Amino acid sequence: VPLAQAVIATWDNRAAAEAAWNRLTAGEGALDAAEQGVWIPEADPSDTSVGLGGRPDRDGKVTLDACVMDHQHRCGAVAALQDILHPVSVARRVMEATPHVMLVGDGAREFALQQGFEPTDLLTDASRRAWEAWRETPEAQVRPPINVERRRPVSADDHDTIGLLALDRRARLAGACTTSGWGYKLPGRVGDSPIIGAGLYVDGSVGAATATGHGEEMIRIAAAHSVVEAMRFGLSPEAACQSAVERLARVTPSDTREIQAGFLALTPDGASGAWALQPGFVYVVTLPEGAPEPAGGIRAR
Ligand code: SD4
Repeated sequence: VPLAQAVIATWDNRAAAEAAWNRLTAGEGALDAAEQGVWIPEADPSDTSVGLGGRPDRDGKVTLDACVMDHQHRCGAVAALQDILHPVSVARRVMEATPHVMLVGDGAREFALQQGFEPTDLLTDASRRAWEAWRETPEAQVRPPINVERRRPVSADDHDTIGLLALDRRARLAGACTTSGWGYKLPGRVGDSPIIGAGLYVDGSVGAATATGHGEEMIRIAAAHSVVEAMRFGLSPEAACQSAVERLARVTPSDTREIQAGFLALTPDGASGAWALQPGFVYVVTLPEGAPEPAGGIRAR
């Protein structure tokens, strides 16, 4: 019996959640579903936080961070990877074809090319123009506006870094996280998204968690791992996310009004929840027909 298949994803990444859901209902495993779900924003030039069309670094280079993790503590990651359309798949390849967990920069790019990934220019005309305009502004090295400033109603074009968690019919959890990171970041900057335990963590018997927002804040508290540990000690997914957000707010040296952190969590029996520091955070949930309404999330089907 397909007990509790589920997909949850950060922001209104409806198309990604649907794609992952379709893989699950076709009988594929959670890791395939998570990987193929996040391919959608990676390939979408209008998504300025992920993959193709993602905002470049200060010098105009698009550098991508991504990771995957499955229910058996297998994991792979890439950071500061250039010229590859699907960094999530390179992360998976690191996991499956090397003895390592993480490759960065030129090494990651070389590995991807050796593995047959095609080099692709990820800087679109629109993102090049936006970067050129940014270079002319006086604030050309400040913190990017936090997501809370995006107060328009949730719509299909409301998207950002994607963390996606999937649960398949064999009750296996997996997750993927992929981003172009902080727009106009310092060259070499790596955020939380490719760091196992910060942007993503999966413990097949306890639960999975992923994060979005200012990655420096997530790294500080090993965010996704903190959420999973809170679930291990009995908190619900939502309460676990809330506890991690509260810890982050307590310990951060940053001004909490200027940062955003949003966490999502999913358990092996299909319970999900989320919490964020600032209002304006949304997430998308895809569940079987008849499943109870998720607290807070946007139901995609
Ligand atoms: C990062 N956490 O690189 C990512 C950015 C993000 O919504 O999640 N934006 O810090």
